[in-house]
Amino acid sequence: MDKLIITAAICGAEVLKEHNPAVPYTVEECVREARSAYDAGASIIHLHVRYDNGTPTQDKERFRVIMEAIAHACPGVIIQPSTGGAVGMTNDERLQPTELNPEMATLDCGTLNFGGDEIFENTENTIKYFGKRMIQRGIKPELEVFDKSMIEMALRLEKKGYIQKPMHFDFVMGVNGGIGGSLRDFVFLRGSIPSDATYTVAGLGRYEMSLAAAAIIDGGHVRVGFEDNVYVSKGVLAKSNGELVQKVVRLARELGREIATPAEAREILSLPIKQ
Ligand code: KMH
Ligand code: ZN
Repeated sequence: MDKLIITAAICGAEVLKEHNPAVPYTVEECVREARSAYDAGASIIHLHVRYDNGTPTQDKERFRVIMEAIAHACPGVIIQPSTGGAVGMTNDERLQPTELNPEMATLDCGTLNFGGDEIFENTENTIKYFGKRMIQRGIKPELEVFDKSMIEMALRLEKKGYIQKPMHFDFVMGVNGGIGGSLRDFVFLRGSIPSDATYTVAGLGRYEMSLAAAAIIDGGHVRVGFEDNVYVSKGVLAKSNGELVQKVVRLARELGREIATPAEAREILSLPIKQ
C-alpha cells in the first residue's frame, strides 16, 4: 500500500475567525497554519487566500505572495491552489492562480447547492475550460467531486481529452447539497473511480476523522483542515491545522500506515516535473 498523503486545507473561503480564531487571513497567519500542518506531516497545502479583513480573493498577486511565503517556510511542500474560489466568482477570476504554474490545482466537477441561496456553479463548459487550461500549463488537477454524478462527468471529460490520466479525485463529503458522509457513501464513491486512479477524502465537520480512518484502511489519502472542519473533537476547537494533521498521523500509526513526504507524494500522484 502507498504511503499516506495528507493534505491540509488550511483556510477555505467560507470559514471565518468567528468559527475558530485560528482561521488564517493574513500572509503571516497563512504561513503559521501551513507550517503547523507541514511540521505535523502534511505534504500538500490546499490553498485559498483572503485579504487581511477575511474577504476571499483569487487575486494572482495575493496568491503569489502567500505561495512564496509558504514555500519558504515549508521546504518542498506541494501547494495546491483552489480554482473553486468562493461562490459567485467568474471563471477567469477563479483561474488566476493557474497563471503561477503550480504543480496542482483543484478542478471542481459539477454544480451544487452550497447552503441557503448559494449555488457553486461549474457547468460542463466551465469544467472543460478549466481542464484544458490545466493541461496547457502542466498542472495536475485534483478532481473535486461532491457527488457521484461528478465522477461520471470527470470520466466523460477524460475520454474527450479535457482531463488526463492518471486521475486524482478528492471526495468532498458531507457538504449541505452534496453526497453525505456515511461509510456507505464513501464505499459508493470509492468503487466508482477507475482502478488506476488515486483519491483523497475530505469529510466535512463530524465526518472528517471517520472518513479519514476509512481512507487510511483502504489505501486512499486524506484531507483535513479548517476549510472542512474547525473542531479537533466534539465541541473542542482545534488550536491549529497542525493539530488536525497530528490526529490523522496518530490514526495512521495505529492502523499501520506510513506518512508520505512531499517527494513521495509527488511520485504517488505522478506530478509533472517543474523547473
Ligand atoms: N469555496 C467553494 C465554493 C475548491 O477549492 O476547488 C469551492 C471550493 C472548491 O472550496
Ligand atoms: Zn477549497
